[in-house]
Amino acid sequence: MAFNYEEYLRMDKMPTLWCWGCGDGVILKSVIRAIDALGWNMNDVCIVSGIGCSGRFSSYVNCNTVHTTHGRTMAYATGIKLANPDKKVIVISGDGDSMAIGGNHTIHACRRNMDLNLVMINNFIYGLTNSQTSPTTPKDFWTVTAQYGNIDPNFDPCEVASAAGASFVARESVLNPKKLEK
Ligand SMILES: Cc1ncc(C[n+]2csc(CCOP(=O)(O)OP(=O)(O)O)c2C)c(N)n1
Repeated sequence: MAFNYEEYLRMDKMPTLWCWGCGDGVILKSVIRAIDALGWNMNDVCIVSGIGCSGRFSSYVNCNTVHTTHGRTMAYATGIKLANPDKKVIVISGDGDSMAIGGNHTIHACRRNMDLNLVMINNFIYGLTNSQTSPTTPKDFWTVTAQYGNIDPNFDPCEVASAAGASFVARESVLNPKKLEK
């Protein structure tokens, strides 16, 4: 039987604002299937997102949602989890949101390791604001703020998270939706 996404989505918000070909919709569906597979009740789930294309995520899922300020997702999520320890808190954040402006919050949330789930959508740039360099932008990559190619070294968010103390760290591509869900 086909999976019923409509049960989990705010259908009045469809279609999404994401561009054709963007992987954010694949991630949206994978997260929903993961919630379903885990048997989580949507009343117990809180999705927290920041600002960016990825920030739109919280508008589309039909559960408790908080669309926060840029870079502060992990700080909001920490407060939500402290007040509601039995709830499932999922943060959806861009590489700019969680590694640049919010890098400090991400590192310390990993260090505290208080049962938060962070899905960092890494598209190697600031997407919403039209392709500025982020901490994950590859060397020599063109961006609007690196017209001759990015001269800075980047870092690997998975290694940052592990080094900071996160207990489970994994990476998957939108080209592999079933693995992403897992
Ligand atoms: C405090 C603050 N600084 C800057 C911005 C402008 N801004 C909006 S989205 C964004 C970057 C988004 O990039 P990313 O977090 O990687 O998310 P994506 O759009 O790629 O999903 C920036 C810099 C803002 N909204 N608030």
